[in-house]
Amino acid sequence: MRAATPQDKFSFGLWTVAWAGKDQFGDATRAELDPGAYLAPLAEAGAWGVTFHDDDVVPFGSSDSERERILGDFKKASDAAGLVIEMVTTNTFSHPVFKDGGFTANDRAVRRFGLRKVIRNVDLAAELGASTFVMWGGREGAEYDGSKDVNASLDRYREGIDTVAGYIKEKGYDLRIALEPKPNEPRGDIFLPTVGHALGFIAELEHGDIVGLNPETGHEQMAGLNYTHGIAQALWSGKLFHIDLNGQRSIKYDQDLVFGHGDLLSAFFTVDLVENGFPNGGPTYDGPRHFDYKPSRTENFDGVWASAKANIDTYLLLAEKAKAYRADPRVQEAFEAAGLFEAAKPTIAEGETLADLLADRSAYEDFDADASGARETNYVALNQLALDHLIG
Ligand code: GLT
Ligand code: MN
Ligand code: MN
Repeated sequence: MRAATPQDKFSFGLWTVAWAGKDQFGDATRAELDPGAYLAPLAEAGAWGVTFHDDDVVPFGSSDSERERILGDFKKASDAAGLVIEMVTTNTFSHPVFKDGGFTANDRAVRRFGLRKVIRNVDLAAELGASTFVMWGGREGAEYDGSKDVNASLDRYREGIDTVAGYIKEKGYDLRIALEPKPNEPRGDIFLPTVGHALGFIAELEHGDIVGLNPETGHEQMAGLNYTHGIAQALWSGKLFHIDLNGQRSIKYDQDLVFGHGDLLSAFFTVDLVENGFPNGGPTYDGPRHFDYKPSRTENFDGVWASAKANIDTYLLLAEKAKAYRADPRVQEAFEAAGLFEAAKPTIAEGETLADLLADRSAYEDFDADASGARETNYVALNQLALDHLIG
């Protein structure tokens, strides 16, 4: 496997390696270091970029001057480590004030406070040269259906996102918003639970042109959905602005495992899509390969750095395999046999009308549906070729 390069654009949330292991059932198992202390080891592991929430670096409630000093130090540390700050996000989920959400809290004063906290961070993101502003609305949701007027909540969500997007445009910032769906946890049900819900929501925005998605592997899989298909549809809609790669094993709590340590075959096809695009061409993703995982609580610091590197190594291994898969003549033949290239042919030919189709007896009256139903696809053999490349 080759070494990571800056062109690979591997990046990490600061909150990933900085997670000290405190969970609902137990205390931290690792020390909390100064935020800047995580940067050099991340770069060492092969990272090109780092991302963070305001509160990951500046303690909630810090004064303006403290904030400035802390952020200045952090920027210096990231420059020294050679890391790009490609994305910045806002924590609207940890402090008790956000227990009912930031943009959709029933309490209007909380929403006004949340909006101020986010806007302040948009300025910071622009100042640091980030190109993406992620918004994960982890507390936007409910435990009890009766506690929300979902119509009003979605109105408020739209109002909040449109206000932030409008502000970005007004300021002329070169920044795009990426919404991050998640079905549940920490709320019983989170609004915009999946890629599909979020795409539907974006279509209702006034400033939706600069709003897209940051889908996370495990979040789609927690909903039993296919992550690769999710990012494929986001690409198709021109809305894949950023990705959060990690691992998840089936429908359960959010595991945030190392990328590939969950559903490996699915991870293979994710990398295949990100690296090689669709078989017939079409939109491609060239943004950061951002990892949002948690070093397991069982690990000490050696394990933290090893797990960070494991994300990159797994990605690079899969990229190598996916390249070989596409370059394999047997795979191209299987694509052909499986009709993958035919799938790109419009059902109604160019210049043809619906009337032409209705007049085409070969399409219906003379069509042998039984023979067609009996045709071979060889999809399984094609899938086995993927396995062959993956583990053969
Ligand atoms: C939090 C969440 C992640 C999001 C982060 C961005 S915060 O760790 O679990 O999925 O990407 O807000
Ligand atoms: Mn997650
Ligand atoms: Mn995430």
